[in-house]
Amino acid sequence: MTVTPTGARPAYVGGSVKRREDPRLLRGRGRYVADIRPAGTVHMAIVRSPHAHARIVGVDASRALATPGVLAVLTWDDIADQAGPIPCIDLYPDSLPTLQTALADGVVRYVGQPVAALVATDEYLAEDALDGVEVTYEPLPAVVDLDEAVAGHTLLYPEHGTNVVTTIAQDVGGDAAVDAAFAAADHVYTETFTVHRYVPAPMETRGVVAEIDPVTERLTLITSTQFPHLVRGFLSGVLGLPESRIRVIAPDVGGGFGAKCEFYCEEILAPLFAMRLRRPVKWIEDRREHMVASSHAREQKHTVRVAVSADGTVTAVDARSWTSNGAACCTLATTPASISSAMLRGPYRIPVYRARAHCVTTNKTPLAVYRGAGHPQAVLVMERMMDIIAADLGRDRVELRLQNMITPAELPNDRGTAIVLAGQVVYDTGDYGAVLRRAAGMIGLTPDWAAEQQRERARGRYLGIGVASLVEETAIGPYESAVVRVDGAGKVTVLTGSSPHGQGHVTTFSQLVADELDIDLEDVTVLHGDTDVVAEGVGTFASRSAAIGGAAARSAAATVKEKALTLASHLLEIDPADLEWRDGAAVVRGASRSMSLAELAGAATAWNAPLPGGLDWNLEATHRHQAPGIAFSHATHAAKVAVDVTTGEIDVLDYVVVHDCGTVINPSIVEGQVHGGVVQGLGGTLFEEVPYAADGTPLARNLADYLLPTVSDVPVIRTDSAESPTPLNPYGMKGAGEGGATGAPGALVNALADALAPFGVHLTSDGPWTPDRVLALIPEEQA
Ligand code: MCN
Repeated sequence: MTVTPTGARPAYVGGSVKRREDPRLLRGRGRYVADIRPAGTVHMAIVRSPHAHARIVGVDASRALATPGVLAVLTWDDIADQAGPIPCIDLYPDSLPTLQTALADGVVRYVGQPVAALVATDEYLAEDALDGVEVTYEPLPAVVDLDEAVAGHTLLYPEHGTNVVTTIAQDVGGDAAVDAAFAAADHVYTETFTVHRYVPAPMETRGVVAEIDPVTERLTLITSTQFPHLVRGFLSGVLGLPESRIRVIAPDVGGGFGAKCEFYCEEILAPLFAMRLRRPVKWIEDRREHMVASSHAREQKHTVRVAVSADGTVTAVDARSWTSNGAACCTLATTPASISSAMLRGPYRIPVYRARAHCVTTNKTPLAVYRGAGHPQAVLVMERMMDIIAADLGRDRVELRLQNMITPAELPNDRGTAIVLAGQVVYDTGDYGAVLRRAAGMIGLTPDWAAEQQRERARGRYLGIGVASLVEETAIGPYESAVVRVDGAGKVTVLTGSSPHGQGHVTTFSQLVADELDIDLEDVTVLHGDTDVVAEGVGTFASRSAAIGGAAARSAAATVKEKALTLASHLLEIDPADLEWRDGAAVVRGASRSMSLAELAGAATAWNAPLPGGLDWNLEATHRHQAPGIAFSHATHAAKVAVDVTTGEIDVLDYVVVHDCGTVINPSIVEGQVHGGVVQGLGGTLFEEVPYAADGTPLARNLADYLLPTVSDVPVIRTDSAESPTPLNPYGMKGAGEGGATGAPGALVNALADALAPFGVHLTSDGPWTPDRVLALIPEEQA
């Protein structure tokens, strides 16, 4: 091949390349679990508990079994010897083992818990046949309130003598330092905050298809998951099958937001039926089921004491929190409490810190991670505190924050706390103050703001601005793997253990690999989500894929390039130092001789002599990117709202996010991630909530009760970015997937508090701030 000297192409990384996955998805050519129907498929339906807490006296399935079309029923007795409990991977050593089994083992502890399951020839028959499974319950008192659960008068697991499953401790400075800081403080502020319960509500609910290959006897589980490789491991453990006999496929996944990085009962039950019936078994969660059967999120209570010196320096925080973990520890049960306790201080120095985070079992759906995990709660608490302190001291809230913020010169900064599964919190890079200043300027928090606010108030218009600064854990380990392979035609295939479900990895991973090999984006194919295609992987959660999975893919491509150069130096009989890589080819410096990837791949296939340095002959490389630490992204959110004090309606007039996720691969994808997260944070602050009746009945069972924001509720979200590359991977990327959701509740609640300041409101809850609740804040005579 002859190389033209104009070879240099602009880098893909850093460019807003259009998402390669979208033409297919937008034209309805996605292939989700619901679209998959192998020949002979039969359908599973689940008998779910109508009680929040009850003893199961008996299960009589005879009527269901006699129903034409019903093929089998499973109860706990049928599976007790075959299926172990659902593992929880983030338990602390002292955590009580409150694990859930695929079907209730004699006691139900939340409305929606699977009690029995059946399979019929079609989905309608299966649903109808549920009535034929008669379950006799002996109701038990339920506990839904966090304080009551902690008091322990009603126990979910009497054998443990407490509802507190675990207490996570974070100690920075020790008890004596805490006592000294509070004794020396000029001001001490004590507040209690509540954060309500959400449902992640992805567009696609969950679903599974399980099938046994009649020839190989291998089990294939097609499931709407964020981590197929971990599901393979869990299933192997729970059913006692070797991993080599299990294939897990995550096809197109229509969102997960954390709810799909859980291992669920149905992922065990469908394989059990498939093994018995020797037919493919399918289950698609309906929206009503999703509201109780997929993980819930967020619900916490925090009590914080904050020590402040006369000049506004925050010297210590002493915090306690309680997370309503629901009826069992699910796959990721303690992570929200762990993150919120480790990250409560956000970007602020606060040299002395003590936290005790209690995970409490309650008669509700198990609670797990949801976009941001424990961060949004921590940000709400700390950022409300900053505003409360500023107001009390008569200080400018931005200036008070800046005074307490960690500066770039103080980084890296070991915070002295730790996050379960992720490790020590050591902030890496960033300029938190610069980002705050920029966001404050963009939203209009200028010296004129107070005057404008007064003017508008005089006209009966209550405007408020709120800011919330955050630092968030992203890019956690332990590792992600990638294979980069060049075929005979010189085209490149990337196999990644990351498992996208809306994030656009096909695009961004192609950008990374195409840049490394200096080839066209279209020459890169990215494959994921099939454990038979991608040998190992961890999955997509904790905003880890760009920084861990992307780094693995790019590093594997770099190795392929090295191998290609070595091969070229042999074939061309040229010193490696005289070769360079350009335009997808090994090029002899200063000459027109070169070998393209296709030529090298062809030669590699024919090559049968060993290469020096022990290199193997193929143009393929596997790389595991091992995370040496956590990369911390950061941002400031700023919201401007107008509150109608006669209707209680909140109108979000403007929303700004200035964020920093290190080196950006694709700015428009990152912006989309920020927008999506903000919409979820806004939804949770203004509308979304799963209330429970005192008897444990969930009161939001569909999307008429659980109000998701619509396009008319969402303002134009303006973003700007800073880039402080992390040294924790060779390419500088940090995570971007969650920050939008993390900052929004804090910014919006602060904006609401600012708007309603003339009424003396003191907000210590994340709402949701529905019109009736807003109105209740305003004394009637003043409205
Ligand atoms: N990206 C980038 N440059 C960076 C960082 C990220 O271009 N410096 C790109 C990535 O390549 C990827 C996207 O931004 O295309 C998000 O990357 P990352 O922050 O690494 O997050 P993950 O890909 O690991 O995704 C997980 C994260 C989480 S934890 C939740 S929850 C979440 C989210 O992503 N759920 C989502 N975004 C979602 N988006 C959609 N559409 N649906 C979900 O369920």
